[in-house]
Amino acid sequence: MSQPRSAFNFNQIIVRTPSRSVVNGLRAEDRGSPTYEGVKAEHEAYVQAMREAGVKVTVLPALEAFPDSIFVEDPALVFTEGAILLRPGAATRVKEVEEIAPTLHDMFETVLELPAGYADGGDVLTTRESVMIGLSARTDRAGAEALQGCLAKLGRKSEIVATPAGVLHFKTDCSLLDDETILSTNRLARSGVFENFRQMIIPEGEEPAANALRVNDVVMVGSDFPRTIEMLDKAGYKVVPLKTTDIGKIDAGLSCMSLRWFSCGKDA
Ligand code: CIR
Repeated sequence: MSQPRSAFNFNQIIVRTPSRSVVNGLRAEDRGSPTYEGVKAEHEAYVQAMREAGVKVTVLPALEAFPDSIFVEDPALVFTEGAILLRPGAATRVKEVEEIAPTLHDMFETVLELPAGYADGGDVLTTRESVMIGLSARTDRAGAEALQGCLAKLGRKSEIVATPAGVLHFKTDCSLLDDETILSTNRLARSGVFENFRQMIIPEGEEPAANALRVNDVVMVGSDFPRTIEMLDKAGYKVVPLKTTDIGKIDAGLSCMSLRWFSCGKDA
């Protein structure tokens, strides 16, 4: 079933305040730890940009026991039709699901649970026509197939694709710019997964800029990536640069810090 609304129209998001323990967040490679103050400032600017983009922001409290819990995108998925509680592929993140579940039960009539395997929300790219699920070190085939079952219950078409080797999440390397256009790293685009889209390729050396975020009229992009900003600006997108230097040290980007959906409920 195709969805009439654009996949980047949102009126609600959930975020979680960073904990002081965020300095111990998971990372594949040590490029120095982020500072708590740095992450906090980046998070605050993000929340402000979201409000300016026209969404209502629900802010959850910090969880000291979970250093990566600021990245609410990973333990769940949300859609107009309902929410899905996932099973994160990193052992230290599994219990973040229990922490976010009560909020999702409050805000959604339908809340499904991934019945098997592992899947992180960072591996899921929602487009208007389908939901792409990237296999990665965090999302295994059992999880991806179980997720397809949940998505079907919500009336969503889905497909399983591959994440390039050594890349944390599928969406580390791509984002939706509009219903027809994907921003992608060259290494992911080469795999052919986006052949049904127009593609804009990240300039060499700015790969982390691929985790941009279209929200209503604007595209949020990491401010450390001037060539990507210039490319998108020239293409006519309304770019909002946001600092991601500290969260980047723990392998995160702009999509990771929120759960986004279009609510048709009376609270929207
Ligand atoms: C992790 O390794 O789980 C965190 N340090 C970063 C999570 C980034 N989340 C995302 O891309 N959705």
